[in-house]
Amino acid sequence: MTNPSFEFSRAITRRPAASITEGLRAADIGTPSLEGMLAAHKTYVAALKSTGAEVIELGPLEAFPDAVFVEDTALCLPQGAVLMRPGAPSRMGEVAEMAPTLRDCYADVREIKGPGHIEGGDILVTGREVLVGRSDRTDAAGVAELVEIVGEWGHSLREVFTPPGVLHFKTDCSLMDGETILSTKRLSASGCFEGYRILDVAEGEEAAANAIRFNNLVLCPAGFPRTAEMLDKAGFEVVEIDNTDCAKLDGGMSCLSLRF
Ligand code: CIR
Repeated sequence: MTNPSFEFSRAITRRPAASITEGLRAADIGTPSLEGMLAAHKTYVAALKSTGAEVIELGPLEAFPDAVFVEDTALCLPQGAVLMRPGAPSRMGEVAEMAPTLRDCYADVREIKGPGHIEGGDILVTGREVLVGRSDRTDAAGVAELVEIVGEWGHSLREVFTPPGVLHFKTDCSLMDGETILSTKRLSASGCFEGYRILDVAEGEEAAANAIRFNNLVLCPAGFPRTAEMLDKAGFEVVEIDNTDCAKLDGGMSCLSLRF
């Protein structure tokens, strides 16, 4: 029996383009280095592949500086894929660039038509439900459109809220297994994960909350030793990936792939 919320046979990634230096960021904490980003991306893709999954590696898109963050363009479920409608105007065109690949992979590809907006980074699929965090990028109309689509596929969707000042819902949480969620305290304190087993990241290590469970591995940003140790003690096989350059653009482990 597989659990489709963390056992995957495929992933889609996109190589960072030189224009990554122009990527969106909430605060300027330095310009990301393309070389650093490429090296970390290579390690990330290798970790996904090491689990036996096929990784579809797309080419860089100079016209879209944030296109490496493929997660925001779609939601992948066992029944089909849903093309998102990003709330960031500069990222809208990334969806059309992703669509042909998803149509090759899925018989059923739906789309959020608008006028609402929703980005994949705000969606956590737990296996019990689809959790969507409203944020500056995801609004009520976007969520309402998604409710209809995933409802047809038999999924219940629960709308929750991303903490203020946090880019995406999954900036602050990740699924570790069928019942366990890694979260920041500021998010779990909202009560949105009631009924799940919650692992709060260590104080001061909030950026470690964006991790991914991918088959036997948990990919975590490097540099958060107390959270890595907690996950290790909880029985997870942790792989640490350098996230220095992605972090300058508010990106992390989940943003860099679509997993299905
Ligand atoms: C953005 O602001 O859209 C990008 N610089 C970062 C996107 C990160 N994506 C994600 O958390 N799913």
